[in-house]
Formats: sequence, structure tokens, C-alpha cells
Amino acid sequence: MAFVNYSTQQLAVKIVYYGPGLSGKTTNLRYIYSKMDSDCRGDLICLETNTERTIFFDLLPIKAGLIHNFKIHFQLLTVPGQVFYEASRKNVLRGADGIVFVADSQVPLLDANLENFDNLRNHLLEHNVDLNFIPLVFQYNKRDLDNLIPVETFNNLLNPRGFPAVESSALYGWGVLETLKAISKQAIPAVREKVFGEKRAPAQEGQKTSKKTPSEEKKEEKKKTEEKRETVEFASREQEGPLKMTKVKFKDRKDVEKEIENLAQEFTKESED
Ligand SMILES: Nc1nc2c(ncn2[C@@H]2O[C@H](COP(=O)(O)OP(=O)(O)OP(=O)(O)O)[C@@H](O)[C@H]2O)c(=O)[nH]1
Ligand SMILES: [Mg+2]
Repeated sequence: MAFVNYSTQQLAVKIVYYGPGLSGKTTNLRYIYSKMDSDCRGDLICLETNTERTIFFDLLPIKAGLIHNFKIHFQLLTVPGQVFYEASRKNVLRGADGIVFVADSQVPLLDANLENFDNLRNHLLEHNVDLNFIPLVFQYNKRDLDNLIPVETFNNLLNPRGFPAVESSALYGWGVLETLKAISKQAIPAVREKVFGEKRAPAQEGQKTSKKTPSEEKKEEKKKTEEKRETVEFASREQEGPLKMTKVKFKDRKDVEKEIENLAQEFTKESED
């Protein structure tokens, strides 16, 4: 559930990047960080082992637009993919408003992707969330490599319900911002519904070919305006800059959580003006 602060008119939307170990979740956040305007993002906080594997989670706060005069903050988080960090993975998922499933496209990793997706489904169920009813985007990552799982196979096995799917190379930045836009496009209407009670428009049942009546035209116009309102823009910049990253290593979980909370609050304070 999105976190709402009525006194400061802020709304935090939590997006979790989930996926098997080394599929490229942290690389997504690094790329997004490098492309965001510095006024629009906080520090990227990575909680890593000595070999740069995520232990608890990585966090990147970014700002994006307004809903009903509420400032939207996206909290982008990754989970640790390594099998033994089960508890961390489950905790990070609590209260997620949207999920990006980062799959590794290399052929030998097909089973690892499928198992990890099952793991996601089960953890969400433990939080009483049905995977079919949460904003979800698939990212088929590492498309710059050879020996790839065909997109069709991924769609059939991982994504038979046809959620949006983006081919990417997080390493080179292909498809990373598209993925972020795709998940925000789904998560924002869901948050509007949860927080402000606004019903999402029902899915279209095929396109009519006959001439539209004035009332149909009016409805369509209204829908277009709503869609426009629901599209958030991320301020990105073209030039490369140095990566300023806070790395936190081997701390007690409580200390880590406290530190993260402080940093998140600082970011929120800075953005009040
Ligand atoms: N070739 C290629 N390598 C990638 C891509 N994305 C990530 N990598 C590499 O894969 C390795 C793991 O990437 P991470 O982003 O740390 O993976 P992760 O999913 O966060 O891994 P865990 O935190 O251990 O779960 C790194 O060496 C990345 O440079 C990609 O699109 N193409
Ligand atoms: Mg990681």
C-alpha cells in the first residue's frame, strides 16, 4: 500500500525489482540513478557483500510529478537474489505497489527464472497478495548476450497472462527506463484507486468500427485526459555524471534499517520546498 503523508502532501509508491541472483536488478537501479536529474533522486543505497551482491536490498528514491497535489516519490527497491536471503526477499515485498520481474535471458538459467517467479508468487501470497492482481512488468534482461531464451518461450512460460514485457540490457541501459515507465503506468492508477478511491477504467472489449455518437466521443475524450493525468514523467538527463553511491556493508539489520529510514526522511525533507 502506498505510503501517504497528508500533512506534507507526499505519496510514496514502492516498486520492487525481483528476480534470480545476478539477473541485473541492481544494475537497473544504477542505470536509472545515472540518468536521473540529481534534483529528482536521492542517493542510491546499496547494501552489499564484498563481491557486490545485494544482502538486504538496494534503495533508490526518485520524484515524479503530482497526483491530486500530492508529490509522488517512487521508492525503487531490489531484493537479494541469492537463495539463502529468503527472509530479506519476503520483507522487502511487504506493501509493494508494483513488481518488476528481472529475468536472466541466458538459456541455462531458464529453470532459475521459473523457480524464482514461483518464489515471488509464494511470498506475495504470504502477504495476502495475488500475483495476478498487482501491477507487474517483466523485464527479459541481458539481451546483449548470445544463447538467449526466446521471448516467445518467456512469454509462454513466465507470462501467459500477457503482462507488459520489456527486452533489455541493463548493462547498456537498453529498456531500463522503458521498464520503469511501464511499471509506473500500471502502478499509478492502482495507487489512485487504493488511496483516493478512484475506479480504474474497465478494460476495452475490442475496438468499435462504427461512427461514434457525441456521448461516445465525450467519453473517449475523458478517458484520454485521464490517461494523460496518469502518466508520470521522470526527469532524465543525457550527460553522464559520476555515480555517487552509499554502500553499506555487513551491519546489523537494525542499524541498516535505521540508516535507510534516516536517508529516506532526509530525501523527503529536501523535497518539501
Ligand atoms: N551482459 C550483461 N551483463 C549484465 C546485464 N545486467 C547485469 N549484468 C551483469 O550481471 C552481474 C550481476 O548484476 P547485478 O545487477 O549485481 O545483479 P543482481 O540481480 O542485483 O544480483 P543479486 O544482488 O546477487 O541478486 C554484474 O556483473 C552485471 O554487470 C546485462 O544486461 N547484460
Ligand atoms: Mg543486487
